[in-house]
Amino acid sequence: MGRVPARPFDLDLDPGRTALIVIDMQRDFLEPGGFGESLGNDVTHLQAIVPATQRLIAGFRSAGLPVIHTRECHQPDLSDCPPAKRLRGAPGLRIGDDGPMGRILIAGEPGAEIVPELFPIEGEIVVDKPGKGAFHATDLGEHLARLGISQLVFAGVTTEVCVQTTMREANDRGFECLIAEDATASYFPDFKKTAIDMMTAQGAIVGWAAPVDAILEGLG
Ligand code: C5J
Repeated sequence: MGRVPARPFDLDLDPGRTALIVIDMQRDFLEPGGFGESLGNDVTHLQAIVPATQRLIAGFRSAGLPVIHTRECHQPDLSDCPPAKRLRGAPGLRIGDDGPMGRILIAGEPGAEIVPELFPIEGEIVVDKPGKGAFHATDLGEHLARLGISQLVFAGVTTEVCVQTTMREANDRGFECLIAEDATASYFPDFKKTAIDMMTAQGAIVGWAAPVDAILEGLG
């Protein structure tokens, strides 16, 4: 058991029950020329967390702990994309439309792939998710049960959308959730800060927050 100095109070992590979930570090969200940038977003906020996320992943890998990656994407026939989600986008920039890196948020297209710096290695679980939360309509829960995981460390993008949604899903399912605050980002820095403040408020109502180095020391 390792103690992590975290907000709002220290968290004891049991390496035998802990996994890392890296949310949606996909080319279309992070890379210049991708879907995220085509919507007018400043992708430098997301690119800035790549080194810290690499360190976090490397620490989990060298400790032999599970690293799970997610990708927000849909089947090519859009059968898993509710019309209400698809129609939310502007015409021409909707899920399934031809985007700068292939069809937008479609499994198998270049833009839906994880950025090369953080690419999964052989044996790591990759969960394709049609929703913002990684538990909805996926087998993530079954993977975690099989691995005996009850504590989750979160990294990835965007803090206030897919990361926060998944943390809330996990919290309601009984997992203790810790977000690596320098390995998560939003296109809107204020939203990142507010999302983490909301989740750690009221005695860690959704979970805890700590920097990557503190998490790795705690696990060490
Ligand atoms: C994620 C999004 N990954 N913002 N997606 O947060 O649509």
